[in-house]
Formats: sequence, structure tokens, C-alpha cells
Amino acid sequence: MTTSASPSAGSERPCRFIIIGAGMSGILAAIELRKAGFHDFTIYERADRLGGTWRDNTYPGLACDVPSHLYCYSFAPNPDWSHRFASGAEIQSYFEAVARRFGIDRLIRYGKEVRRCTFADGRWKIELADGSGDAGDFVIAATGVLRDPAYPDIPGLETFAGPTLHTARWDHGVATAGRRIGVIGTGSSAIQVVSALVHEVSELALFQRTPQWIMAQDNPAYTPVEQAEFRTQPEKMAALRADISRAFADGFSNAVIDADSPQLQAIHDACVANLETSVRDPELRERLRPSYRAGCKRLIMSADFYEAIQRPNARLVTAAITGIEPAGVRTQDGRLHPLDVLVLATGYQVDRFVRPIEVVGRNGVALDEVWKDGPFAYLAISVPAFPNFFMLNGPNGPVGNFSLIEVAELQIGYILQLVEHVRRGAYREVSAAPAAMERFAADRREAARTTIWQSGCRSWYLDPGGVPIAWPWTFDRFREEMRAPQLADYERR
Ligand code: N01
Repeated sequence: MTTSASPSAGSERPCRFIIIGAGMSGILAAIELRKAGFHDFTIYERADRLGGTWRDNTYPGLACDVPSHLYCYSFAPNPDWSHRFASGAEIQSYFEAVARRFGIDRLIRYGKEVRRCTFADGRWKIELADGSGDAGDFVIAATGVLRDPAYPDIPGLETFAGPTLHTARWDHGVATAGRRIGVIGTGSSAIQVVSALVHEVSELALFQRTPQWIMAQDNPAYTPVEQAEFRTQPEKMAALRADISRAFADGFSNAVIDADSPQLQAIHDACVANLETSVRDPELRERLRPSYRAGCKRLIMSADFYEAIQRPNARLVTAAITGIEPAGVRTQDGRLHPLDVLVLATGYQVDRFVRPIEVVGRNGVALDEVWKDGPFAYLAISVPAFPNFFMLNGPNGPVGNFSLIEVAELQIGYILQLVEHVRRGAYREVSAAPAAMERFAADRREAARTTIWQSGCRSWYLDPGGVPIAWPWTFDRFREEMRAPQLADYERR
């Protein structure tokens, strides 16, 4: 039964929350719950440190290509960012510092892997890998977007005699200096790791299946004077953040959803100019030239990749990989590329989201079954029949070249409004209404047709049917949607 009682109708009801994951979104959820006056929550983290993707990714050259003054919480600006685009290590330190400052770090239960969440009798029952359990009124799944590495299905991969490293699970015990390194993949991770490693290795072979468009991007350091200014005049930092956010929305996120937009054409032209002016050898230039439009795959920003791949010790291999052997990589032209270390920059299993956690909703319905044709969520937050179960950066949200922190902040604000109605006694259970979900999915598919992602390339933005998984509207529309829930779109009991 759906009710329409006002939030102030009843007395305050105690609410207990289970937060899964202590990455950027989980830390945020805990901070915002407290601000809203909710103190009964537990954060479960399967690893032994917080930080999520910034804990897991430590490959050489790692940096975020969203400007640092935007890639941080709005309520915890950081005057000390060293560069316009901070390194992975600096971002990890930032999250650790924020968690400490807000007293969240000591609330995290480390080494606790949630295996199963079951909704029964109006509450969520939580089962952990170590056999322990818990229960709560709400689950906030802050389990990340790009989390579990994807390993390529290449014959003989396991036979390679040297170390094999995935970029998302770098082993710093493996020496790379002075050795022959092969890198498979040309995504954001590959471009950064190649640019960093080329300076120290004896030979670097980059195995490219698909070339990438690359935007030139400088990364100037902030001077001590600028940092001092940010510290003493926080309004300057806030203004900078607002400018960057606006520029990102107008220049990029609003552009990619309209394949015919002049902004996107400007991005494409800038990428072409970067290729033309940076790569001297015409033959190499053509091998690096994509046949699709810029923005179709996730755009890559780099100041130094073209310079790196033109170094005498670097080689671009475009012949298809046929197999991996103990000595190296074999390509279709019959050539064996001898290697000491193999780097897999082959991306992530992008359809996981909260999985492999088994989530069982109302009447025993399993999320894995509901998502058998691909993950989806109403406004990237809620799935019908999974009451009081909310995702941060769940499927169908804005992902791409902009700040997932901004996205998560908007989402938690919205979720807390839904929760507030429970606290005030208007209803006990809330989840997306099936009709709203269907409408959202249909509108999303329709809107996705004119995005650049669907203009003819393979990318992690596309589901197996070739439909973009991401939010296909403007970032302003997302902001507007997140302002307040339309309760009619939710089933409330
Ligand atoms: O992964 P990807 P990523 N044989 O999936 C290739 C964020 N991020 O880790 O293009 C040969 O983009 C595959 O080839 P193809 C960002 O959102 C951000 O680099 O499919 N090649 C592709 O080249 C990013 O988009 C930052 O033909 C194979 C590559 O592997 C997302 O994470 C830094 C293959 C995978 O690229 C993922 O980036 C890093 C095979 N069998 C990551 N299988 C910054 O902020 C796969 N490939 C800077």
C-alpha cells in the first residue's frame, strides 16, 4: 500500500544504517548521516584500509584527471593540493585525513566483507564472510563503480614466466627499472603508466587494440603563495571550485550527451591538433589515430603520452595479440615480443556494482536475478523491491570525466530526504516504484541515442547490447533531480 502521509505526521523512529564500503562514498555517507543526526551506523570495509579505488590503485603515474579542487568534498576543501591534478597517493592521503578529521576512521570495521544482505520483516539482515552478522533499517551500498579488475581472456596468459601486474593491483615489490615491460591496453590507466614507466625501463612495448583520442593537459603545481591564499581566503577556493564545476559541466559533461554539440566538435578538434602537432613520424601518427570521434570512449587527458611513445625505448604494437607465452607476447604477424614484466591495463568488470554481495529484497527477490540482463537503478540510487537499500554511484548515474564526489554528495542529500520521511513516521519502507523505474529506463535508452558514446566505438560505457549505461542528460538535470525526491515515484509502505 502506498501512503501519502506528511513527514511530520508521526514521532521520530530510530534508524540504524549499514554502510558497505569505506571509499570516497562510504566516508561521505557516514559524515552526512551524522550531520543529519543519525548516529547508529556501522561501516563495513573488506580491506584493511579506507580509500576504495585510491587505496587499490597505486600504479606508477596514477593521478586523477578531474581537477583536485573539484575532486574533493565540498565541505572539506583542501588548500594544500600540490598540483591542479593531484596524484593518487595525495588523494588517498586526503581521504585518510578527512576520515580522521570527522572521526569516521575509528568507526570503520576493517577486514569485514559483507557477503549477503536479506530484507525480512522490514529490516536488512547482514551476513559477513567471517560468519558474523548485523541488522539495520537501511543499507547504503558505497561499493564503488570501477572496483574489480578485468583480466583479459588471452590464451596462455597464465603461462607468462615473469610477473604479471594489473594496474589496479600494482605490486611495488616487482622491479621495473632497466627491464623489458609490455603494457596491454590504451585506456586512462595505460596512458598514465606508460608515461611514467618509459623513463626507467629498458624497453616498453605498448599493445594497442584500439587507439585513443588524447587531450593535452598540463599539470601546473600550486605555488606556496597560492596555497597560502587558499588557506587564508577560503572563498577563493570555493570560487575556483565553482568555476571548475561549471566549466566541466558546460565544456564536457553537457557536451558528450549531444554528439552534434559544438563543444564536442571543439574537443575533437583539440585532440586532432594534439595528435598532429605532437607526433612527428607520419606512420606512427596514423597508427595512433582513432577512427571514431573524440568522447566516444572515455576521453584521455595527458601531457606526456605522445612524448613517451616516441621515445627510442618505446614501441607501439598494433598487430593483434594471439597469445601469451612464457617469454612474452605473440602477435598475429608471428612475432614474439620478449618481456620481463607484463602489465595488464585492461580495465574493470564494470557491471558489478554491489555484486558479488548477494542482495535479497522483498519476497526473496535476488538482485543478481533482477540484474541478469545488466545492472540498473532508478536515478542510480534505488531498485524496485529493494526497500531502504540505496546505492551511491550506482548504475545509470553520471560517470565519465567529472567528479564522482559531486555526484555522491548530491545523491546522499537526496537519500537522506527519503530517510527523513521514515524517521518522521510517514512510511517505513521506500524503494523506486516499478512504473517510475520503467519510465526512467525507457527515457534513458531514448536519450542515450544522441550521446557521443553511441556513435560507433567499443567502450566500458556500453552494455552488452550496445546501449550506454551512463546518465544521458545534462549534469544540471541530475542536480535538479537530486534536489528533492518525487515521492510519487517511490513505493512507500
Ligand atoms: O580501463 P579501460 P582503464 N586485448 O576499460 C584494452 C577511470 N580512470 O583502467 O579499447 C587487448 O578504459 C582495451 O582495449 P579496447 C576512467 O573512468 C581514470 O584504463 O577495448 N586489449 C582498453 O584499451 C577510465 O575510463 C583515471 O580495444 C585489451 C584497455 O584494455 C576507467 O577508469 C585513471 C583486452 C582497458 O581500458 C577505466 O580505465 C585510470 C584484450 N583482451 C582510470 N582487453 C584518471 O582519472 C582489454 N583491452 C586519469
